[in-house]
Amino acid sequence: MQKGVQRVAAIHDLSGFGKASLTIVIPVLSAMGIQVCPLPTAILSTHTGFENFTFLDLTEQMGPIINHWKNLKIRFDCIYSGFLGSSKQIDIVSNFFQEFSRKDQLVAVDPVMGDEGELYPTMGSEMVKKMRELVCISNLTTPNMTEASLLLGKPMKKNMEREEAKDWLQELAAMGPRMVVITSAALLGDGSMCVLAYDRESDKFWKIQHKHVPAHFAGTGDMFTSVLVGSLLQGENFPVSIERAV
Ligand code: PXL
Repeated sequence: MQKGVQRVAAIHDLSGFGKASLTIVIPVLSAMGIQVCPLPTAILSTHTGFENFTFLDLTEQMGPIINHWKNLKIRFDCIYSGFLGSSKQIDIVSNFFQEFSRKDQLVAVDPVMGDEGELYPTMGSEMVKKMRELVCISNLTTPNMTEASLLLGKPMKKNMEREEAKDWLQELAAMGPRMVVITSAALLGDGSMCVLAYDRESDKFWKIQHKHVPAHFAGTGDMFTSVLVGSLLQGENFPVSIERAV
């Protein structure tokens, strides 16, 4: 049951143009009645899909911001991380999770690293290794198919057998998060794309099919995870929250 206004620490970048990360997370969660406290990881002129984007790494600012929040004894009902600007930031975020940990808190890690089989230009193997560590201490993670393969160290698959997809979900859940959602998945024999989900506690799987739009829009993952997080914070159960987000 929802108790008062829920507060989220949103750890993402701020991209000026192109609609991604904080320019999605803040309006979506705010519209859902949730208080968003942004902890910006980087400032970019555009998301990384444009050429010659500028990139200001805010790693050095994160410690002082977190210390101020600690002094103010701010409590968060949810910590939600997305695009991170450096591997050092992942250690900072991991400490943040531990220091601001509370009972019944939603700790959502959207392991933003790449899409369509490719890493985003600011990501490298060190980021992938560290992102695995962060996923281990989350209770919800929402990789796309590319990110799921990177987290598991398995080759990217365009189409997958149903049983293999279930193994991937369970292997991700075995790393730590209770709830796992894989987006942009294509199963053999299914004509369209789907979102796959698993809840370790109830040992239940879900598959939600949707139309495949043959275009790439940055920020759709941010929109998806923000609606999912907002819906869970509104007290909706996991499968209904996923359906609202699809
Ligand atoms: O939507 C994920 C995302 C977040 N932040 C930045 C990005 C992307 C995807 O391209 O470039 C900067």
